[in-house]
Parts: sequence; C-alpha cells; structure tokens
Amino acid sequence: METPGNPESLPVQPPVPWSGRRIAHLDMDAFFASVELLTQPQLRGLPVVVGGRRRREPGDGAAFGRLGDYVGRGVATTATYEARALGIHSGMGLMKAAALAPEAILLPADFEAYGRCSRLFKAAVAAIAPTIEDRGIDEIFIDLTEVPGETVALAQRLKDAVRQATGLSCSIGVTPNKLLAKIASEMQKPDGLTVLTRADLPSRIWPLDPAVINGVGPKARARLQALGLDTIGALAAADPQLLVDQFGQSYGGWLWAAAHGRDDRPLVTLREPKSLSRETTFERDLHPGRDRDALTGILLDLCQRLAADLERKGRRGRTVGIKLRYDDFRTVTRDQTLERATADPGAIRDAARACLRRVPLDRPLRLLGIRVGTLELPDAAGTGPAAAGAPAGNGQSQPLFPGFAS
Ligand code: DCP
Ligand code: MG
Repeated sequence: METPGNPESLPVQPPVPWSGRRIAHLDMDAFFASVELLTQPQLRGLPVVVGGRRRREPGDGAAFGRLGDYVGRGVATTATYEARALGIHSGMGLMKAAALAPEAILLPADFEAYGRCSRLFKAAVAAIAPTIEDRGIDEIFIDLTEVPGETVALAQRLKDAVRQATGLSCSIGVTPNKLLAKIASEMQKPDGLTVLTRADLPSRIWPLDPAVINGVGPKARARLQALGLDTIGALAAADPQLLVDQFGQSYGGWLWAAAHGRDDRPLVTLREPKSLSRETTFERDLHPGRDRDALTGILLDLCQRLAADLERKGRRGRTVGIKLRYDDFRTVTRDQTLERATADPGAIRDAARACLRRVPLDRPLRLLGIRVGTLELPDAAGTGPAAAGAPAGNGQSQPLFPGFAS
C-alpha cells in the first residue's frame, strides 16, 4: 500500500487497520532545536545543536556561538537535521560534536520555551482527539478509534493543528497499536505521516532492525544479532521456543509477538486533576486583626504559587476556594465561581478576597489554604493561561483581610 508522505500520494481508498483500533504516535521533529528556530529564524537551514549547561539570561537573544569554540563536558540534547547530516545526534558529547562540525551553531537550552510549546501542541491535539497518553515533552499516543474521519485526513488535521498552535512540524504514525505506531512515526521524519495496516507488516516492518522496537535495547539487539536474527522478519520467523529459551518466557514471548505486530496495550490516559491547591499551617496561630499584614502576605504568596502550578500544568480553573482552620481546629471553606477560567494570580487573589468576606474572622487561625477547581485546558488557539484572567493589577498592596476591626 502507498503510504502518504505528501498529498499527491494519498491513497484513493482509505487504509483500514486490521484491528478495531486506530492508534497514532505523534513526535515533534528535532524538538528543542525547532523551538529555538521559531525565535531565531536566521539560523534556519544551518546545522544547529542545542546543549550545554549555561543558563540563558533574559534578553540574551544572541547567546549562540560556534560549536567549535565550546569547551566543557556538556552533551547535545538535540540537533537540527542539517547538523544530523554531519553526524551529530542526541546524547553526543559537545566536544565530540565540535570535532565533527566546528562551524555548527550551539544554543543553550531554554526549557521553559520547550515546556510552553509542549503544552500548546498537546492542547491542540486534545481539541481534536481527547484520548491521549502523554509520553514526555515531545511525544504522545492518541487513540483515534472513536474520532470520526478517514485516517490520513485525520492525521493531517492533527499535524495542521500542531503547526498552527506552535509553528512546528511533527511526525505521525497511525497503526492498530502503540508498538507499531511508535515505529511508524519515525519512518518518514521530519514532517512525516505514515499509516500502516496489517498488509504492510511484511513489506514495511519486517525488513527493519529489531532495535526500532521500543523495548529492544542494545543488549537484546546484540544477542539477537548473535542468533542471526538481524531483522524483525527474521525474529517473526524464528521458533518462539528458541526465543523463550534465550530470553525467558516473558521477554522471549513478547519479542515474538512484537515481531508479529501484536500489542494490545491500552493508552494510559492523562488523569485529569479536578483541582489544584496550596495551603500552609503557620508556625504560630495568627490573628486576622493583629496579624493582618502577615496573613495577607501569606495568602498572596499562596495565590502566586498556585498560579505558577496552574501555569506549569497548563490548566486554568473556574472556581476559587479558600480554606481556613481556626485555633480550635474547626475548618471552614468558601468557594467562588468565576465568569471565565483563569490561571492569573490577580484573579485568584480577587476571588479569594471575595471568599474571605464570607467567613467569620473573629479568632486566630492555624491554617490557610487556597484551591482552584473546575479545571480546563486552555483553548487550542494558543492564548497563554494568563490571557483569560483578570490583569494582575495593583491590588497587591491592599490587605486581603479588610474590614476586620480587632
Ligand atoms: N532530548 C534530550 N536528550 C536526549 C534526547 C532527547 O534532552 N538524549 C530532548 C531534546 C529533544 C527532545 O528531547 O528535542 C525530544 O527527543 P526526540 O528523541 O524526539 O528527538 P527530537 O525531537 O530532537 O528529534 P526527532 O525529530 O528525531 O524526533
Ligand atoms: Mg522528537
């Protein structure tokens, strides 16, 4: 079967996977390096390597240098395809890489930017296909079984959505299971789209090195090689008893099944948090009147931390709640529903203030907590979490425990 790499080669008949499932694996292309090129487009087309330890300072736009000038023990986290053509790959020592390509550009890593892009591409996919297994910063499995649409068109839609949300390309493989999808997504990198059916197993999978199977590491590969099993096809044709004798019941049996493209593992989907919260118990009980400034400071700090938690997890919430525990261990909570979901510390603070007006503040407190619930992902349009909230404003200086006469 023709596997489409470009629109011209789209098959007339949609490919039909051989089980009921349609599982996609999506992996971003040269991820860290591609994120860097978004803000430094003048480096496009050049060999670029991301690595090294030095932290980038804010406003440090021109922080790149020649790889040949690098001295140190850092490793390459990734390299553009132009740098890979020169022999550089992830995990390679930068000094070794420098010997191969001294003229290549070296950029320090900016993990915040990679995290932002990661959240954006996952949200863009989730808006189309919500059943997702998160496999790390730049890859996910997606269950497309229940998502309407022909497979190639749907995969293309996902790629387009990822590009729209991030400006980045990714590669997708769609097959009946995770094992094959992971192999398929690699097949036409970068910007690949590979759909495999049962009929493709002998022609597309069996010629490959067993090392492309996720779970066959260098040691297993070497042992397979020693047995003369240097392709997946050879592994599939091997006597399963030989594999069990060599590798044990469990791994040997798995190897043989994997070579036949069998894998029934379900997706391990994101367990959505219902709410996020922060709370603190004071070293000594604080009185809402006498210790008003201290309490205000603590609550502002909790709001900031909670907003940072939301930002990190890429979530916003529509309810804000407070929790107070009095010196006699009685606990009260109050909630406030917002008009729009927010991750903004100012909006959280304002809602907390509204909640505080509804609790008695007549005795010392031992604990203060704040919670944001009814969480949602930001829309795939790419607005940052702060965009949906009220501006942080300058209300910071107002006490959060107002109107209490001690
Ligand atoms: N990474 C890392 N150290 C490694 C390997 C990877 O820090 N030894 C980081 C940098 C990569 C990101 O993880 O950009 C994703 O890893 P991938 O293996 O998916 O590699 P790339 O996305 O860089 O390239 P590809 O296009 O092959 O997926
Ligand atoms: Mg990748």
